[in-house]
Amino acid sequence: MRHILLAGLAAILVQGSAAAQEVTLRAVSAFAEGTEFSRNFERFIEKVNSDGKGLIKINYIGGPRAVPPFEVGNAVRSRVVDMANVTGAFYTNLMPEADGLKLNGRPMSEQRANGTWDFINQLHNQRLNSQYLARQFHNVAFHIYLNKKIEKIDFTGLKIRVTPVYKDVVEALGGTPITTPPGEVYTALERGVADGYGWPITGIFDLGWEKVTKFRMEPPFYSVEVNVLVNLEAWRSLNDAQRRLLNEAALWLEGLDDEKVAVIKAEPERQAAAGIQALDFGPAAAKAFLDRAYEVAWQSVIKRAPETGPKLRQFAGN
Ligand code: 173
Repeated sequence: MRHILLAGLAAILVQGSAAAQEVTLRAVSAFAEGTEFSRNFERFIEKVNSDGKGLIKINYIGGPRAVPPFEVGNAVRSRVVDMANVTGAFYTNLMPEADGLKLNGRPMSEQRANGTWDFINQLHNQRLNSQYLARQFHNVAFHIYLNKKIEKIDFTGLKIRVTPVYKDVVEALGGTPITTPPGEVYTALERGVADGYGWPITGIFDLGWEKVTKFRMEPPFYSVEVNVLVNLEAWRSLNDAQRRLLNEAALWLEGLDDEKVAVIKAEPERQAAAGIQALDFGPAAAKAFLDRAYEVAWQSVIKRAPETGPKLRQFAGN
């Protein structure tokens, strides 16, 4: 009897001290829950919560209903949340260099080995008061989707929904950019407020955009970047074991990019089956477009970040 009581007491004490050590981090995503650019982050949370029992717990508050997409960078900077899944395009106001992250499509294993990650992490430390824990989707590219047919790559007379990802190239090709968060794209197309939009090759089915999309312009361009950021005070308050756990999960998350190869290959057919027609103007037009797209984007980054922009370009090697 006495033994049972003592064992029970010991169990309570152990549990109590484990609970005291377990840290809870509040996390949000800039993309809707359960959609393409939140899903792998949500798997990351599940992994951390199962591998890190007693050590660390991520409390997922959710997507844009919790924090508006363009506010997420500021929320993690000021520690309204501890962790965020967000693209640099949504926080260029706080970090102009963030607009250059899409111009580096090298695998993260390479970026971590050659100093790129380190440099970008320092920028996040300084400008966003956060740790650059992981970058996802390096091998997924963007497209311009249209509802009006064009005969060459020229957006004159077209209103195109953008974020900072596509703004410079849309303007360079004569289009009128209209900035909206993803949640407003469907309505903008349905009402004809926009004649097209920028978006990656993946994810248009998540929000039903195939119903309001006629064409996808080739070629694909740039490189998607969706980052997991941790507020710097939150990061520094963790112990070594907790940081190690998050870093290991971050590498696992970056490795999920391998799954995208098959998805990207299948997506054009899936879009074609939904009635979305590819507009392909051939290799010479594609090359001219890509050259222009990269050039105007780098010029814009370097103009706004003259000290650090050139170094980012060096790392990207294009
Ligand atoms: O189009 C967008 O909203 C955008 O900038 C983006 C960035 C990364 C992934 C998906 C969309």
